[in-house]
Amino acid sequence: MQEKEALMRCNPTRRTFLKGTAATAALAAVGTCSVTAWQAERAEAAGAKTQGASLCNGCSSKCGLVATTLDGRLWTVEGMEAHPYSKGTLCGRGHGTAQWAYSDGRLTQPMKRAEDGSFAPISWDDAFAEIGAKVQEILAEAGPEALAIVQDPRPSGKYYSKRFMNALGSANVYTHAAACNLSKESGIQEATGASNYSVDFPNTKMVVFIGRSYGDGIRPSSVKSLAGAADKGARVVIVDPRLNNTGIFATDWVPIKPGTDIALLLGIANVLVANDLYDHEFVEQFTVGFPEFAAQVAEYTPAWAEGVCDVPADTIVELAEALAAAAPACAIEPSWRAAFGCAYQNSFETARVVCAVNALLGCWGQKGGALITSSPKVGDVDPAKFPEVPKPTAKRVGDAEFPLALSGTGTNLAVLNGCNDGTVQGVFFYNSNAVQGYAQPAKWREALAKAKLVVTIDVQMSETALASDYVLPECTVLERMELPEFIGGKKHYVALRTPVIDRVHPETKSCDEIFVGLAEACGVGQYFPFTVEELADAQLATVGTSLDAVREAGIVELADPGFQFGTPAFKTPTEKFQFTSAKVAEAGLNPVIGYVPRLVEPAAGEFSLIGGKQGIHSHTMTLNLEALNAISREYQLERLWMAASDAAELGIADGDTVELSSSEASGRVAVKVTERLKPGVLFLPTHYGSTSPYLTRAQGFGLNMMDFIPLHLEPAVGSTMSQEVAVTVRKVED
Ligand SMILES: Nc1nc2c(c(=O)[nH]1)N[C@H]1C(S)=C(S)[C@@H](COP(=O)(O)OP(=O)(O)OC[C@H]3O[C@@H](n4cnc5c(=O)[nH]c(N)nc54)[C@H](O)[C@@H]3O)O[C@H]1N2
Ligand SMILES: Nc1nc2c(c(=O)[nH]1)N[C@H]1C(S)=C(S)[C@@H](COP(=O)(O)OP(=O)(O)OC[C@H]3O[C@@H](n4cnc5c(=O)[nH]c(N)nc54)[C@H](O)[C@@H]3O)O[C@H]1N2
Ligand code: SF4
Ligand SMILES: [Mo]
Repeated sequence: MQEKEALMRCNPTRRTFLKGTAATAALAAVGTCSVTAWQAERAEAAGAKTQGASLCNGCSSKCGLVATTLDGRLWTVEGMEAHPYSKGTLCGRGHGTAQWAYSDGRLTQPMKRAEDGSFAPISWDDAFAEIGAKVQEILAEAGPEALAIVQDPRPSGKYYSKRFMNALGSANVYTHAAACNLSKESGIQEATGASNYSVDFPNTKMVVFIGRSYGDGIRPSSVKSLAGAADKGARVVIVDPRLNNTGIFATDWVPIKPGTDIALLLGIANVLVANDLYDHEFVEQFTVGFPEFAAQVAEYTPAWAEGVCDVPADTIVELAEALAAAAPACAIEPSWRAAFGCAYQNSFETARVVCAVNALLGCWGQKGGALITSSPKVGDVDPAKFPEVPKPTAKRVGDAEFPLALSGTGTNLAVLNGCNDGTVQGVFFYNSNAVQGYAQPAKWREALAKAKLVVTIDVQMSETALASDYVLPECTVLERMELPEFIGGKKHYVALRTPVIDRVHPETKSCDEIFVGLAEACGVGQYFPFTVEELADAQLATVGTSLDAVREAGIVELADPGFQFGTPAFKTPTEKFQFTSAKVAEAGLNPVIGYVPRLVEPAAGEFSLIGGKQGIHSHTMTLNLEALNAISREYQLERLWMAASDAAELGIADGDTVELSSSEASGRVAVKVTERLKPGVLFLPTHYGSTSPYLTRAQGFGLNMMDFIPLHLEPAVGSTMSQEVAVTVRKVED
């Protein structure tokens, strides 16, 4: 148990380490490759030193950074003080990805795939012309609905990709959300009318994390705010089959059976209702459907919940009572990906139940509770300069099957299915490694092989690039200007990516240049008669600032949105918090928030397989970066976690190699034997198992969890159900 206690805040011997700032710095510094005496020495000796502001591209957080260059070469990156997500700190990935511009794994020129699968360089002009001709062919034969783009929501990417597709007449624009947070955001939306919320950490007395780890899936500001709450004595409960690295801030670890969080939460709701511990005033004034919910939740007693999720009924009762005592200064945290972002058949419903518990606690909008905040509204720009694109006539492929999916993101697996049934024939990927991360790679490859045209815009030869006909190299983030990034919350901001170094490889282009080139080649160049600077300036004018002002400061605070504590306006069709939803009923599901089981129940001798982030890597993209790869290898971070009692039973020792198998795949990996995992569960970090021979450090290192997952879509919203699998392990000789 030593390992576990060493990590938990309740162990007094660790208390000094847990001072928020110290812990934050320790977490954030993992993988840092700057700030040494050697650097200081060189800096003294060096010539021209300049600073520029930009936004990290290490993950969706897009933290603000300040880059220092020496003689035109990148020297250090630091977190921007005024940016609400970095608050002066970059995480290890922020520092590690700063190597990207100079990385030996970069794409330096456009590439075209030959019949035999090999790639050869092609000029930009030829690549654009050939892609344009193929697009025209698809348009003539199958119409615009046969074209699609999948992009990771980045400032320029989300604008240019949508405009490009819409200009061609297609509405098929998708994000990575079906493999991230689509279920959770769609569920929160059904209950509250907003797609997400945050916990008011400065004032909270108790927070319950359902499989969200601030200590692993890092955003610097989140780590800082949690550290602050922990230092003020807040009770911090981690519900996770694994004692994750948020443990340093936690008071309680509740190990749970994977995919059954919904039962624990319904058990808590049952206690709150049955013992009359809920907020009557909130429920009466601000909700619809409570009587139906209360009648249904009566079945979900703590004893029933224990039977499903394997958390003792007493623990469930105690948690419910403690939450009620702390209410309204407490909340179930909204989570992000792992437990109910996209993982299980019940993920959408789990998100609704999370919201229902917060409603019973009356914590919506309250000090220390669950806050729904607003985002800046960007106004219309001059249509004479930025011509409006006609709205595509056909709906996005996949929307009809999944009416509950959040409208902004779409269900990217519709693209995979569309390639298989021929409805999608031309696919573009921008800043997306769909093949490796959004569903089983073999299924993506099979589907994309059927398409007439696949184009990937990337900085390296990703697995998705390898499955493409054309690969277009973007310059890396610190080499380019992008459209403004607007940030919501209690306060509103706008920040900007600006080039802080010159392009290292002349044959790379920025997002806007690539899309304008594509648009011209496809015959829709008339919709792009402006530069990215002109559009940025026009957008910024609509929120009362300018390109010069944001360039100068790196980030600008916008007009105060006037956030106030108090029950928020729920933007649902009923204008109330919804314990029942007509839209869910229309989709053929139970309208009343309730129970849905997980799909795959491991049999005797089988394990649940769960995944999660590591502080130094992002998804699939950072594994080939020299500094970050070196850390993984030094600490053998690719290992599969196994509970000590399971290992003992199977005769497996720490460091032994096992073969992991599911219905879909098998592969070999070393084992980390640990006390920090619930028996019956295996944990695989999600950054490994690259198969691209161009990524020489990453290829063949560790396993990719997605290889093991059957292709099946969450019935409610079309998420990838990334943990609906049962696996076996057996010891093998290395
Ligand atoms: N195996 C696996 N699958 C996952 C996850 C995981 O951790 N592991 N995480 C899940 C989650 S939470 C999410 S949000 C999604 C994320 O899915 P994605 O947003 O697709 O993220 P990555 O898998 O990191 O792939 C990003 C791709 O963008 C490329 N790239 C990096 N920088 C640039 C740039 O500046 N320009 C361009 N054009 N390309 C760039 C990278 O080389 C990489 O190929 O994946 C989900 N699926
Ligand atoms: N280091 C790093 N940080 C990141 C990212 C990254 O790639 N790397 N990506 C960013 C993005 S896009 C995202 S979506 C977030 C993701 O942030 P998180 O959702 O916090 O990420 P994960 O590490 O995938 O999952 C958190 C925890 O969920 C646990 N878990 C797995 N299955 C279950 C389950 O069934 N029930 C419960 N209760 N727990 C479970 C895992 O053990 C893990 O400890 O991170 C963001 N920050
Ligand atoms: S959390 Fe880390 S990787 Fe993500 S944007 Fe911020 S600094 Fe970059
Ligand atoms: Mo994500």
